[in-house]
Amino acid sequence: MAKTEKDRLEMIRAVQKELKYARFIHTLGVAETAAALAVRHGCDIHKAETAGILHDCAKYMDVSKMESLCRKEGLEISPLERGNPALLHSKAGSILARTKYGVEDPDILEAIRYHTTGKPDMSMLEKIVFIADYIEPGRDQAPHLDEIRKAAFEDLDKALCMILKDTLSYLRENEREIDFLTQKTYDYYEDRIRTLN
Ligand code: DGI
Ligand code: FE
Ligand code: FE
Repeated sequence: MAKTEKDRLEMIRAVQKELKYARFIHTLGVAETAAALAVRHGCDIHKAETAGILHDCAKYMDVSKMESLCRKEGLEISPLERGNPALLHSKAGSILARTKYGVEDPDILEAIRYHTTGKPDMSMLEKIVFIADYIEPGRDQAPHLDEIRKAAFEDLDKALCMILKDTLSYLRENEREIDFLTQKTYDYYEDRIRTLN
């Protein structure tokens, strides 16, 4: 986590160098939204902001480099993940956050690692980063954004379940293969998802 204001600014500047402009603005939106959600729900604001700043730090890394990075760290790559930057950038990002950006806090590293698929029984920080990624001010494509944004500041689990429901519908409608962990996350929260109308 950024320990001083200088560290924080340097981290933002370093990640900016790795991202296209629109992705950098998205990153700032996620960091700001995650920080606001942390204040609202009693989570650590600095951890939330740092995870937000770094969550997509590996987005533009070459996919073969993402794979070699994961392999080097002993992280398994599933058949669906192979060659798929949309799924691999979160795993690779969690490694880079530690090795390149000096983040040691496992809570932050896990929040980065699971920000795309989620995982069963997520921590509050993991939920916050996952939700912030979906609702930051620059997002405008997903359905129900107004309702999900409102829910995020009232009931974190409700917002999480709304996102999981819409994400699974989106992946199914577009005939995209569903990742093992995306499915496991959905299954874990399914009872709560069913109570949504
Ligand atoms: O990196 P971002 O664009 O900010 O957002 P993200 O890390 O949540 O990645 C979203 C992408 O990940 C989106 O294109 C859909 C894809 N994705 C998430 N879960 C799955 C998935 N793609 C497939 N095929 N299967 C999944 O289960
Ligand atoms: Fe991402
Ligand atoms: Fe993102």
